[in-house]
Amino acid sequence: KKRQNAIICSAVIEQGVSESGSRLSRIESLSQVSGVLGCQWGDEGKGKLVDILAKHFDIVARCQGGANAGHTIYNSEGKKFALHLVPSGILNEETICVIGNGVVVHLPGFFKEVDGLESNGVSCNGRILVSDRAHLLFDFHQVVDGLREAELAKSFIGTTRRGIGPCYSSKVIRNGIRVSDLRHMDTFPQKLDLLLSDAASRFKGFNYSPDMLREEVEKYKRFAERLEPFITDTVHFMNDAISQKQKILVEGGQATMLDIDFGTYPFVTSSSPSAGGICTGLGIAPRVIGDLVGVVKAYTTRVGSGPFPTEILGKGGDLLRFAGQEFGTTTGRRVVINGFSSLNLTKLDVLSDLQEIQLGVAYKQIDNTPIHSFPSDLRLLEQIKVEYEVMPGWQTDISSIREYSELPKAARNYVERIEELVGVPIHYIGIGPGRDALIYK
Ligand code: 2SA
Repeated sequence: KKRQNAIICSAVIEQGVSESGSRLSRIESLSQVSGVLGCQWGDEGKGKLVDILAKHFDIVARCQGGANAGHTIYNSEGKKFALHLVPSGILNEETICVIGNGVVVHLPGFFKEVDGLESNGVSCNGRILVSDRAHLLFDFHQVVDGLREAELAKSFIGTTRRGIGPCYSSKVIRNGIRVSDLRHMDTFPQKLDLLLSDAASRFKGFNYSPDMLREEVEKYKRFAERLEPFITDTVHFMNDAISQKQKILVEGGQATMLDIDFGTYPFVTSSSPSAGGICTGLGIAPRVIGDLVGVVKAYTTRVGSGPFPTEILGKGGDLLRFAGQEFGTTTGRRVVINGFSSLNLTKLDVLSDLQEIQLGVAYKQIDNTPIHSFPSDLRLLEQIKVEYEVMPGWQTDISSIREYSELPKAARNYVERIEELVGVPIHYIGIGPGRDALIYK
């Protein structure tokens, strides 16, 4: 069940760009290496923006996460594609898609996606490069994910059960198996045996047999052959592309509030979906990264467990809120951690029926002491009091509007108040799922 919550902000700002910002100038002015990252708890609609921007980039790269990302994009005929591992630039024929070293790759899922794309006329040959350093996520990682969740009982994380945490655990504990290991099938069985035996000794419910190993090895021999044309030293490829002045767009999976360091730990994912993940997950230097676009829903939702200060429980879920505090830190200050240069506010149309919208603009402790930054202490976060500003809704269908100036005044006030509170301009506003349902501000 989606947990619907609220963030918010509002006031009128000096943008300097507002209505004069055209579509092309917005896109073409993005720097050589740019990124699209989630600001909240995932599901913000990052894939749609990446798909739109991809036309203007030579390369679209994933740097972290795995098939726990689910990006739904639509082609020009309105056909829907659900992508999990393949970067959202794949529908643009000219774009090369890179799966970086920081990604965990489940090969059965990867090939299923590739087959699905190919059978729908999207050519993947030579267009998807998979890092030789990326770690392989096996079916058993997914089984272990489920066993861990069951063991946690009431304190479960609410993972996607895609095996993400267990695979990153194998990586960090240093017995993971990397894509390049597929080139050494002589040692592959021993490595896999070690991983499977580990899981069997740790979890009573994990049934491991020699047959299981044999079958898995046979399967991976076939995968190794099929993957060979995709395997690339992507660190070299990316840095070469940078020196050749090619344009690179990095596509984030999940979001900052799910970051292993900066999110609501332990209710987080096991990678770094914030800006730092770009460098470690692709092997590129921080100084080459230019613009970062933060994608933020016009309201906040959270799947999985963990504290969610502006959550609306019980009745009142019809009053959606937008918690500026949850993706900014302190009201009015520029967003920290990622240093976003602009934002994409998505799904604004979802708020169209509301009479009023509540914006969470500040956090306070129970005794009303103001909190100036996002607390690391989950107990504190659970007890937090949120201060809201109430803004009038617009109660008009906005889904066919394409010019910012044509949005109802109340909708513009809402957008501009968010900009003011977080200190970052909103350059893109989503008002529906289609590629064209985007207002450039
Ligand atoms: P996991 O499976 O170990 O990464 O789960 C740990 C926590 O992270 C949450 N999680 C997500 N929450 C929302 N969206 C996610 N993925 C997509 C995105 C969206 C989609 O990248 O935006 O798939 O529709 C995502 N991935 C992980 C999960 O609920 C746990 O709380």
